[in-house]
Amino acid sequence: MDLLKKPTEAEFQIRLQKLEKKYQQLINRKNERLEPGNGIFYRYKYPVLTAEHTPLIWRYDFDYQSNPYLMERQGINAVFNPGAIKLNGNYYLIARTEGNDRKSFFSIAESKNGIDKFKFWDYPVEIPETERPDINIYDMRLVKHQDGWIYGVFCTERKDPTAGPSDTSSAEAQAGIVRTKDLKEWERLPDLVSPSAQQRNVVLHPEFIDGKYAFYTRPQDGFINTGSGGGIGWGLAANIENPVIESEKIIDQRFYHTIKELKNGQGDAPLKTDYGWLHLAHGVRNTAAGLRYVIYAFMTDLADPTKVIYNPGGYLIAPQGLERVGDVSNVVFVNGVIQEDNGRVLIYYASSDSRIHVAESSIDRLVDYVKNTPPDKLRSAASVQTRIKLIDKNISAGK
Ligand code: M1P
Repeated sequence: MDLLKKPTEAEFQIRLQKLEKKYQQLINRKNERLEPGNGIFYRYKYPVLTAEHTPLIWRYDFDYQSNPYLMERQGINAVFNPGAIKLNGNYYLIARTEGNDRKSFFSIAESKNGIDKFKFWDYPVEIPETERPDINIYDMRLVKHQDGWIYGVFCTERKDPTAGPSDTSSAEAQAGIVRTKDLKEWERLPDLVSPSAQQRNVVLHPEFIDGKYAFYTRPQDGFINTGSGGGIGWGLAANIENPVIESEKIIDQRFYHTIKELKNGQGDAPLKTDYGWLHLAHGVRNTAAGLRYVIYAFMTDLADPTKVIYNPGGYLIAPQGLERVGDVSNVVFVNGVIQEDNGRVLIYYASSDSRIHVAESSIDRLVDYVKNTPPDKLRSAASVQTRIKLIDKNISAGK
């Protein structure tokens, strides 16, 4: 095609067909499990969702009269950090979808097997606003609660009202709450009120605790830095329609020279197992190249979800290969996990704030992992001793 000439309608149609063919190939591509895995989980060859998976009708005006060059005028920059749920046999992701204008919104993609062929619904989700409109919304955790509703708890970000006129970047993050029965009609509830100046990574526990709604929180002083706050917190709210947490306590602290030295945050709601509540979370440390986000696991007591009973050392998932590169590089992040009746667990993790992957595991494997992986003993010499124990065992067994 001659770049310097306006395309004819026939040329427009040919290019449109090419775009559609490429799009269909992408969204119908079969995924492949990557063997042999590490015994804990399997990765898959392809991301399950990327910006290119978003429907062409969201991005292109298909009218030759108004868009003769068939320009992608409303591009999508990234699709990441999805909440996840299985309903009526189908797998749904509610993805953080970011337009080229940097605004995030939620959109739902559906698959029959949870591994591939995720297809976006025609329209993104319209989240009702509160009296104080959200500027940016992201990272929804979907939870089927004991009360019968499906809740979505997400981060609502607004300009910091105390920022001076020349400060165009200071923001305030809080937890927004919506609920639904069908992922189609969404009711907005008031934002969570807590003692902390900022909140991100807030997650609703699926069951009542002492008759109250229980939240995992992440109190922080600043928008990026947790300051004197940080750690995965816990607080109870008597009423979800006026959700107020009077006091927060930290149940999983950040710790010097660990994978969660700088900050951490609860992933999705914890999974209920016979041995305890199984948590996936993200941990952040600083490096000369910037922050590094990994995913880790821990377990809390079934009767008292604030009590950590297993705390395996190190990370469960760290960014690998292409996962390491994106808008915010060296990040893996989880806020959507599906636990199936047969014990299969699908962990939807995003890499580098750009795309979504699936890791496949099972409750048995993850429980074994949290119970039997040595904890971080917090010193190099102690780590060497832990490793020597393993080597001794293998050598004396003739390996
Ligand atoms: O950019 C990495 C992640 O940063 C934030 O997570 P946290 O609050 O723990 O720093 C979130 O904005 C998250 O969406 C993002 O993936």
